[in-house]
Amino acid sequence: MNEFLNFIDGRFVATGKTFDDRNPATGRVIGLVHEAGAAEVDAAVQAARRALKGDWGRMPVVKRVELLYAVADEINRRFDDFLAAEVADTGKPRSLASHVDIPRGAANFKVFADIVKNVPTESFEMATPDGGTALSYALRTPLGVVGVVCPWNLPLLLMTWKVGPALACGNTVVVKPSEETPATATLLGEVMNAVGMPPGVYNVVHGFGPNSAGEFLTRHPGVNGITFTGETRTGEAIMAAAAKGVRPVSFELGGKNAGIVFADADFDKAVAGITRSAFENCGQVCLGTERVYVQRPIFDRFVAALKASAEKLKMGLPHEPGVGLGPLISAEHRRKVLSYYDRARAEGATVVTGGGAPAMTGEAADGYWVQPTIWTGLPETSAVIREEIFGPCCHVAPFDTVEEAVALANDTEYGLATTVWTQNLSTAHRMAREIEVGLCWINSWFLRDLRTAFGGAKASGIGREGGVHSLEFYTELRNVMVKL
Ligand code: NAD
Ligand code: 6OD
Repeated sequence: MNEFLNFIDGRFVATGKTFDDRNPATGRVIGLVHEAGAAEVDAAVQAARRALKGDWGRMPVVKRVELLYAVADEINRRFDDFLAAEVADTGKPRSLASHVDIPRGAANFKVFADIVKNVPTESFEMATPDGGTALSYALRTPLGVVGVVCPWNLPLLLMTWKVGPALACGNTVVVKPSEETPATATLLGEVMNAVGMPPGVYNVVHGFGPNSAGEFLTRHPGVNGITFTGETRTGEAIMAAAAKGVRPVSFELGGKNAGIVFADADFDKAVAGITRSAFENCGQVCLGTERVYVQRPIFDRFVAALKASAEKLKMGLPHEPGVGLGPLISAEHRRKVLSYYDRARAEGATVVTGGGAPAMTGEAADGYWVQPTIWTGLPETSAVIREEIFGPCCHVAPFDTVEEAVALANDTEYGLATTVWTQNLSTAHRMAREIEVGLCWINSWFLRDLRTAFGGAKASGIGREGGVHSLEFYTELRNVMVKL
């Protein structure tokens, strides 16, 4: 049985108070996680502070960058270990984790190492009132000890998406992985030691949210800023914790994203794109599409094609050939998703496909499986259309005009992402201008360039990370004015 220990000051720390880690594809316990209490969280924050003031804080940026490259190389060298750990924790298809999660785990260190190495700072020469001159320039200093609170859907990818830039900018971190997925954050501790990262730069504390490691970390006064990915309601709680001491937050939160398909779209590509955006990672992607709007002339044909495409997805254990759909993360999340499936039926939805839990056999019999599901016919006021479900499901509704598509897409508290399918350039750019989101994909979905700004509008987040935008959060700009 694996034991997942906390990683504090370069050492693995047991607490003796453990909880189970389960494989969602089988429902079986695969590990014991050592929950950090307030004392361990405090030790991690103190270690991070010492590293900030010590070797790490004094390290020249070129050396820091070399270490981050070494971390990426070591993740790649141990690719199979990371892959096995991520797949066991999430149950997601191996093909998905090996193409997306693990490579991005390594890339998140390299990309931000390169950015930090090359980032310019401003300087101005100015005339002074006494007829002389002054030189003003900016210094970028680290924010300090950063608390990193992570979700379970893309554990390594989303954690390193924060840890990579935080370390590149010279900060130290205390990471609180999701209680559902402790493995890859722990493994990264081994990587840090292997490459000679100074102790205390990267720390991991395991546990839950309220009254556990999450709350202890976000309330700790030694944490200078908090970067969080997770549900909007959790973000509200963390924001309240961060208010004490007026500490900055960077939030990537929930979504209820619209996919909009115009009648002039490349039909097959739109069907394939919406299939991916609704069902990839079993719908557990914040950027996923749970609301699909299709222009009326192609509505019936589109719904039929989407149904056929969803029904072709093979559900199964991660290593089975051709598997495109894994389980949900937990029994609790499955209950939540199935409650929306029930609600849709009770509210009179037409269930185009799916709508329940499949009967799985063998090793998969006790996994947290649900059928990919498509509905039509619900009113826009339905909870199924308004609330984030985070499962493999979408509702499809017709629209007639560009104006109507914009109004439907924007009729939500969220503003994370949208995906628009059209061959008309003017329609595409108009939609990009008018839909209130942080990310707008045209004829694509989840196509990423890590130099670009990533984040959500409205209740989907605060701030942007990615490229130089990450520097806005992970550094403080200090202005220096020198009278010459
Ligand atoms: P969650 O909010 O339940 O948990 C996220 C993390 O917060 C976990 O580590 C949890 O232990 C911790 N936590 C919970 N309550 C806390 C508290 N009071 N104080 C401190 N920490 C606390 O989210 P989840 O279920 O793990 O992930 C799914 C959610 O994440 C979805 O809403 C999804 O949209 C969102 N998400 C957003 C993005 C994005 O980029 N916008 C990316 C991935 C996931
Ligand atoms: O690609 C990324 O950098 C990113 N933050 C993806 C988020 C996916 C949400 O589930």
